[in-house]
Amino acid sequence: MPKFAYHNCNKITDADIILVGVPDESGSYAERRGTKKGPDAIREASHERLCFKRKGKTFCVESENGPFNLKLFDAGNISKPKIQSFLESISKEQMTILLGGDHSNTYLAVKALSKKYKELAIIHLDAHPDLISSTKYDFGSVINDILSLKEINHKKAIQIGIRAIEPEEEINLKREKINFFTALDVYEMGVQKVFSSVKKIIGDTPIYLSIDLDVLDPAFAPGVDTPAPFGLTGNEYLSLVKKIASLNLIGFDLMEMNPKYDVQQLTAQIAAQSIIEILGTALPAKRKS
Ligand SMILES: [Mn+2]
Repeated sequence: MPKFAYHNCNKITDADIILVGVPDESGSYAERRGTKKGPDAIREASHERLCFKRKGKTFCVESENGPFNLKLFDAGNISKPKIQSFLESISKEQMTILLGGDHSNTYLAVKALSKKYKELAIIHLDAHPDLISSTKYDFGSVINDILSLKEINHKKAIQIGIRAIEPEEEINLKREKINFFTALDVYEMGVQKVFSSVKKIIGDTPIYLSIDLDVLDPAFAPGVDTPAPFGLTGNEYLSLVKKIASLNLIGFDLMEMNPKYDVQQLTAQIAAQSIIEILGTALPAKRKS
């Protein structure tokens, strides 16, 4: 499998951004199988849908904010047990991107990255709150697991796009007093208002952004394990992730990509282009300050 199309750096220590895939779905109990093929499906879509070949040269599309002139290193795929040691070895200045794989992998990533910060905020985009507490370390308990890390400030945990809540999760949402916006809130309030609240809550705290691609409506992103109707539109999603990227983002992930259920690479393409849009906003903004 080729590296992500925007890989342009041969030495990991020179990179502004390090991308890594975790082709593992052992933490999922969904009826659908196939997210282990997610990371490579996103890479494949980056070549086939974001780049064009002309006269022997390849041209890849720019982000909304302009040309991609950051150094990105695609470290390939690693196994789940290697997530922590790999991410701990990366410099604090380097932005981390994780491609999944089932959502439980996110816990190990946040665990590794949180060691580098006194306080870390989590923004979680998902149809599901992932706040199951009767199980541990799986794709339905991942946010509950993350909240058990001492560096994670519960007051600065925000969930957006939520619309499929189990009774147990409803209790945990209230107990933990988590800030959350449903997908209908985003539609009715508009992204700008939702983001104003997010900004007020989080300020300049370092943020890890975890994206379950099922936050999008299945009409835009059918290639996921647990689709839920009435989700975010493509533009709501783009606007939201770009605004979040303008805050103090230290890393992000794109999880639950399942190419087996994708249609014409719609989901994989959104995932691949999200990376460029988030980076195009996040890093140049950081460099200016
Ligand atoms: Mn989900």
